[in-house]
Amino acid sequence: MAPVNHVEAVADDPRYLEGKPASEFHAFLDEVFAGLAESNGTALARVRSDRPVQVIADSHGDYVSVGRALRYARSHDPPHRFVGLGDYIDRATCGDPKPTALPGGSIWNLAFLLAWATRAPDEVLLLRGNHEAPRRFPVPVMTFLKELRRHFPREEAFGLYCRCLDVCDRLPAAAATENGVFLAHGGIPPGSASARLGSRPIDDRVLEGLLWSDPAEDYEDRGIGFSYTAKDLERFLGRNRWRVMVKGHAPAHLGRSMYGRQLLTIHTSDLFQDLGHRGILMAEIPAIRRVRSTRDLTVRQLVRGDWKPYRVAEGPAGPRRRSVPARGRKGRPGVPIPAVMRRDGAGPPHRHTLMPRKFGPDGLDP
Ligand SMILES: [Mn+2]
Repeated sequence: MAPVNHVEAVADDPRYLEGKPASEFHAFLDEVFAGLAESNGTALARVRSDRPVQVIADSHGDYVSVGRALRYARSHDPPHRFVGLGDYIDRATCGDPKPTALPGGSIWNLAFLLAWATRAPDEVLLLRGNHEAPRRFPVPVMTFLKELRRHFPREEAFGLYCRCLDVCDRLPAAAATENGVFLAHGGIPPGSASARLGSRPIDDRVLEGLLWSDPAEDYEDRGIGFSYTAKDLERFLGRNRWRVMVKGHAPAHLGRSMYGRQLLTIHTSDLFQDLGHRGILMAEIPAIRRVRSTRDLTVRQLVRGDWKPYRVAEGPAGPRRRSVPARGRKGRPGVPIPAVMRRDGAGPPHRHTLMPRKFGPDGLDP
């Protein structure tokens, strides 16, 4: 009998490892390590613009939506390039606040994406989200280890967990396309003029900025990350000759373009689809010479299994307000978060209480 190629098996079936002994998972991770070793581990990855690039963001265990996104990218000839903006794991719980439709999905989602990044390393790129860096910065809501303990023998789960984090340590923290789009999970480095994104190992503050930051309009002090204004972003992009940033992380502005059409937030998960401007979204960066604004991107929404055109909303969510400069990580920017996100329940009814994003007994991070 020919030995199983685990990468191929998982790429074809995200749940391939379900019910298998932990040794099979280890064998899969061995293949992933061997495949990823060459191509990853830098702070900034470069993405060629010879073909369109499909971008997904926070998926948090929703391997079904991710599978549909990847299938869409690969249905073209040659396949479109594919970039994940992190947060592949965690939150895929059966419990409160809102269960994803796919409890336990963190394992299958991460494995599926790693299998593809290994199978097609020139075409599928995975960046880290804050959930893929819990060793560097604590993440308040982690379900990944719990899921591993549910699906694999308890004495094996922690070893698998550590090896998965070892793989995540090799993923780059940000990427840029040749035609001028900057891609990162949350934000830009603080004092970003001097940030060296090429450095490895990546500087802690730079990593914190990329993985945990939010635009000033979304910013709430979680004790980690920084807020950035339109001017900060413009300066950072300008210095690097980029024009647009696509991010995930905070869902407050999901499906919206802000900061003079320089910044777009997307999520690709059933978990967050009712927040922000709503939807399970994927953004396409076209294979043009220069992307000048978020208007050059095509955003699609997953509706009953199909990627339908999606109209991006312009400007920050919520009532019109004067912009208030952020006062740094200690202070609040003084900008109210949209009513739908508030804990007090004011505003439209919502099914779950993912906001506000604060540490605490009931606190949840984005
Ligand atoms: Mn996040």
